[in-house]
Amino acid sequence: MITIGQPRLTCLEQATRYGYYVQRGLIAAEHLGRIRAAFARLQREVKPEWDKPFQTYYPNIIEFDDAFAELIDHPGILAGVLEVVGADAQLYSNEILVSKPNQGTMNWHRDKMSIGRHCPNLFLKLAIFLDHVAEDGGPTGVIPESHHDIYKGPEFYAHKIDFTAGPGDVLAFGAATLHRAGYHAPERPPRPVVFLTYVPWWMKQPDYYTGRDCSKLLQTASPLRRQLLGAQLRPEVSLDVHA
Ligand SMILES: O=C(O)CCC(=O)C(=O)O
Repeated sequence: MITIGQPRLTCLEQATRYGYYVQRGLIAAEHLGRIRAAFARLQREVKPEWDKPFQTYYPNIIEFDDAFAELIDHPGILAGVLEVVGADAQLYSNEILVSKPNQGTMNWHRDKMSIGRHCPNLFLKLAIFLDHVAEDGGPTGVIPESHHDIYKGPEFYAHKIDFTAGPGDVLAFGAATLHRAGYHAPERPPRPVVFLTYVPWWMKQPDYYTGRDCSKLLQTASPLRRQLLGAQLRPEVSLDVHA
C-alpha cells in the first residue's frame, strides 16, 4: 500500500500536541449492546450517588457488570493508555455521567490540577460513548492546546471543539485540558458516557480512588487487571527501566 502524505499522529503525539486524542468506533457493536443493557439495568437497580438537574452520577460501575469491566482492559483502549500513561498504568476512577436536557452547558474546567500542572496528560480521562451525541445533545467538549497554559481560561474558549460522537467512539484528554459537557437541548435524550481515568502506578492515590474496592473482580483478575485495579504491578513491568 502506498502511503501518501504524513503518517497519522500517534495517540501520544496527539495528546502531547493538542491535549486530547480520538479513537473512532473503537467499541464493537456487540459489546456496545451489552454496555447499553448493563446501563439500563444499572438505572433500574442502583441509586445514583447524585442526581442533579443537569447530571446524574454513578461511580464505580466496573463491578456491576462484565460489559463495563471489559472496558478497562479493552485492547484498543489500552493501546492508547499505555502509550500515553505508560506500561505501569492503573485505573484511578470509573463512572457513568449522564448529561440531562437542561438548556445549558457545564462550565469549562480542568481536572486534578495538582497533577495536571506538572504532567498534563498523566491523569488521562477517557470518555466512551454508547450512542450518537449531537452538537446540542450534551456533547463532551475539549479545547485543543489548552493544556499548554494552565493560567489561561477564557482566552481559549473560542477554540472549543464540541465532540459529536458516534457509538463506540472514545475521546481521551488530560487533566490540564479544558473540557465540559456542552449544550443539552430539552428535546434531546439523556446522554450517558462511561468515563475511565488512568494514572501511572507511582502516582500517590488520593482517597477518591475507587479501583481498590473491586474485591469481586480481583478474585479472578489477570495480572494485567490486577495492575489496573491497583493491586500489583505486572512482573514484566519495571519502574526503573523504560520499556
Ligand atoms: O459529561 C461530560 O461530558 C464532561 C464531564 C466532565 O467534565 C468531567 O468528567 O470532568
